[in-house]
Amino acid sequence: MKKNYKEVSIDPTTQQMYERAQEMGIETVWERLEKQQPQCGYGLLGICCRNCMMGPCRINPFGGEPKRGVCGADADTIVARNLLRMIAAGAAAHSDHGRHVALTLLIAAEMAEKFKKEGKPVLELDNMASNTLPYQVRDVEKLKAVAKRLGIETEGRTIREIAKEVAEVALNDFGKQDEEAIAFLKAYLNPKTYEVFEKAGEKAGMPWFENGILPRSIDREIVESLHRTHIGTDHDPVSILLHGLKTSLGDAWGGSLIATELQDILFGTPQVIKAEANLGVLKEDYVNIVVHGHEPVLSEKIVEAAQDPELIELAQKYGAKGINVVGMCCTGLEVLMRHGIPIAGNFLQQEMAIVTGAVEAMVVDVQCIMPATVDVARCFHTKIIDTSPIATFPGAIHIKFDERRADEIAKEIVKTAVENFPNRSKQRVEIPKEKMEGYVGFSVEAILKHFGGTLKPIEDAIIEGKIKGVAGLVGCNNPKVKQDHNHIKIANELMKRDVLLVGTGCWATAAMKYGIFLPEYADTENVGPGLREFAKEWGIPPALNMGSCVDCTRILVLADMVARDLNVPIHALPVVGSAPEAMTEKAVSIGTYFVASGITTHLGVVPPVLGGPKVVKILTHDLYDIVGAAFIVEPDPYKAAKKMYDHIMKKRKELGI
Ligand code: XCC
Ligand code: SF4
Repeated sequence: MKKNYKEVSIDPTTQQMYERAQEMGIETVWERLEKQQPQCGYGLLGICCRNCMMGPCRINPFGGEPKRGVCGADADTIVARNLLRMIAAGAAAHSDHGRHVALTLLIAAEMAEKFKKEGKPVLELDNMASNTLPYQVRDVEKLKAVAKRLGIETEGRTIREIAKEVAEVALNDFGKQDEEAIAFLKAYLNPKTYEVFEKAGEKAGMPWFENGILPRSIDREIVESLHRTHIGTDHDPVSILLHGLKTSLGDAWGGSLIATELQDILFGTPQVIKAEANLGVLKEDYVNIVVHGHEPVLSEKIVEAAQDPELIELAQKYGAKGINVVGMCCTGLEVLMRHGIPIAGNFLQQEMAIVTGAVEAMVVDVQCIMPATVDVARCFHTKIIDTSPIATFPGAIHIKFDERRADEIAKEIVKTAVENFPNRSKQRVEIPKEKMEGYVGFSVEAILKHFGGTLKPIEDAIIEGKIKGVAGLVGCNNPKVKQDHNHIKIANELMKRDVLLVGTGCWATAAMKYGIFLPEYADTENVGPGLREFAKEWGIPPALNMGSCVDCTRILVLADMVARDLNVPIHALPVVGSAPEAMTEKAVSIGTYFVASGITTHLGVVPPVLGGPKVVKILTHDLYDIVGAAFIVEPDPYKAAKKMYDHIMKKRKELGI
């Protein structure tokens, strides 16, 4: 059934392309959601279980029979187990990404070593820089800073040696078998919050959680999640959820943190830069390549290859003016943050980008890529090129990536796109005009640099009350919510109340599209007088783009620094989180690790837990006593912002400010 374009999105480019898809008879995410209606009530409530072949089992949500599955599991057990599996899958996705980055750093260090021994050109012998190596250490300072945190010797050692050891410590955190907390967590987390993690088992009445919710190894906690949820294993919602917190912390202070930190080492730490967002960044007379997915190990190389003079010449030979690389979803944010590559859109715009008829290739790696892109692409000349050995799309072109031959493969991919330009039908091109500028690149390092090497100006503004607190806005689009509607409403409602915003992921792309990352936005009625004054004083926008979803760890590192400065655990800070349009299992893991780390977090889409009243009580209430933070679930953006603000004010009061 055709929807009114105003129902699907507040973004004019999505509205325009949605209408176009309708006219062309192209099915999109919104029609597919419609065809799924009514969605399964048991699934929505989380009370169906398929964990063994005695099932599937369903629990009667109205209190009648059946009250238990065949094995005897009740609604709370089933809901908790399902939630733990969601957390584990989300943590796995982030962490496997982190592992990939660590392996890339290791490969880079080992290749540099080998090249040196063979007498091949390594430009600076003490560095890893070379014109023949596919990956190098671009940020030596960050490498040394991370090494220092980890207690790795840097004096008198080559960059290669330090890089190798950092990669090894990171990789060890994935698979170590002792009971100690992972090295990255120990290196980054303040002692007061560490203690909260350590004591969480006792506080929850489960002292056999010996080291509380401190993750011992990133992979182990994920594997244990699957073990615990196997039929006949863990049945108490408290222990199941405690392990959920632990698994998510392995993501936060392990997998995702490793991804962010090591990507900065390999590709450079983001610095403040101006860039553009929305479908209007596609160019009519250029070869358009959309990089979509999550891992900059690929997209960095595509950006480089697109600057190759031979390939540009080839594009010109085919009648294009050049090659235009743009981003989508998180890998888009990675290259946006580091190079100012324009971002074409967030999750719900992936099909819309193809509907412009102007995309020669959509190059995808992992996560959040709809298989439907292949079907939409069939209506145009667009080629979907999958590149990850773990993500194959039926009907796509497979050019699988190998870090050792990264440059060669990236060129092959770009060439495939360029050669597709003559197949574009000019009459079928319609690119929406709208695009917006904004400042991006607010890594922790960039923020510190901007404020003169300290967070004191932000802390002082909070203490004075000029800024009431900080909100971390993150996460996806979800077609159950009008695209970007909750993202923008919650952002505005919080900024009106003088809450400084930091954000990542598809929220950040949404914010950028509506001009929120421009300093001028502080002059609008959507920003309160205190935040306006602060933003103007420091020449910043009222909201800071901190990057992709794995970069939520930048928000954690920032919160950790403030906690250290004020000598309190993170949960004492006037800080909240929100995923206004959450969709993925990764968003569930992020929400859980925010809460576990002490940041009370709002979800704008109800997760499948309402069928388990005990689980709901633990998540929204009991966790305050265990980790000092809990979930707020509220689909209405106005009410949500109010609740988040109330939490900030409560924290201010407790701090005596
Ligand atoms: Fe995916 Fe990361 Fe969600 Fe966007 S925000 S829909 S996870 S791209 Ni990460
Ligand atoms: Fe049913 Fe229990 Fe098997 Fe789940 S684990 S499918 S509730 S018998």
